[in-house]
Amino acid sequence: MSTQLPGETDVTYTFDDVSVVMGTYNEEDAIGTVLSDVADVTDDRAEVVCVDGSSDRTAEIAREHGARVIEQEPQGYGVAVREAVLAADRPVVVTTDCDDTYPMERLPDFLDRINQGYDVVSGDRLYYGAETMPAFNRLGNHAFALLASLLVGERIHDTTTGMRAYRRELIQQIHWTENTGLSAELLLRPLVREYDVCEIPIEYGERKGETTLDPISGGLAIGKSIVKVCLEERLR
Ligand SMILES: Nc1nc2c(ncn2[C@@H]2O[C@H](COP(=O)(O)OP(=O)(O)O)[C@@H](O)[C@H]2O)c(=O)[nH]1
Ligand SMILES: [Mg+2]
Repeated sequence: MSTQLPGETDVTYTFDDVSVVMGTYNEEDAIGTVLSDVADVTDDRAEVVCVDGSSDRTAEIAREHGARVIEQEPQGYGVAVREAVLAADRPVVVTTDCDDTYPMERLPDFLDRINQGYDVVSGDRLYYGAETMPAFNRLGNHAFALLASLLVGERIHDTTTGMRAYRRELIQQIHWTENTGLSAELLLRPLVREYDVCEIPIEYGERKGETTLDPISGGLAIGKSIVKVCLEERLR
C-alpha cells in the first residue's frame, strides 16, 4: 500500500460532496446516535443513504434524521452496502456500519486523504488493538489481513473494516460481486488495479445492539471472497 502521497488533485472536496452510506438491519438502538454524529461532524452537509431491511423502527428514525432510506428485503451485508454505494449521489462515498462502532468524528481525516489524491481511504481498526471486538473476530480479521497481504503482495492491516471513503468514480468503474465479503472486495479490487489506497488507524467502539454476522459462516464466506477476488484480479 502506498506510503507516498499521490499527486495533488485540482478539486478540493467538502462535506457538501460527501455521501455517507450504510446498510441497516434492525439498528434502532444505534441509528439515532450514528446519524446525529454524522450530522454534527459534517455540519449537516453530508448526504446520508440507508439501505434498510429492518422490521423495527430503524427506517423511521433514519427519515427523522433526514436520511434517504431505500427499502430492501434483508439479503445480507454486501447486497445492502452495494446498493448503498451505488445509490450515493456525491463524488465522495463513505461507508460505515450503523452499530455505533465506527468513529464518525474521524470523517474529516477520511476526506483529507481523498483531497490528498487517494482513491480509497480505509479505516484500520486493528492498529489500536480493537479490544471491543470479540476475540475470535479479532483473530479472524488479523488472519484475513495476512491472507490478503500475501495474495496482493502488499501489507494490508484490516481487510474487513466497514469504514472507508471512496471516490465515486471508482465505485462505478468496478463490478462488485461479493456479499459478506464485500468489504474485503471493495479494498482488494482497487488495490490490485493499482488505485491509490491508504489505511488510517481508527478507534473501534463497543457495538450497540446485536451483530448480524455469524462469526463461523461469515468468516468462511469472507475467506472465500478474499481468495476468489484476488485470483480474479490477478488473472484479469
Ligand atoms: N439492509 C441490510 N443491512 C444489513 C444486513 N446485514 C447487515 N446489515 C447492516 O450492515 C452493517 C454491518 O453489520 P454488523 O452486524 O455490524 O456486522 P459486524 O460489524 O460484523 O458485527 C450493520 O449496519 C447492519 O445493520 C442486511 O441483510 N440488510
Ligand atoms: Mg458492525
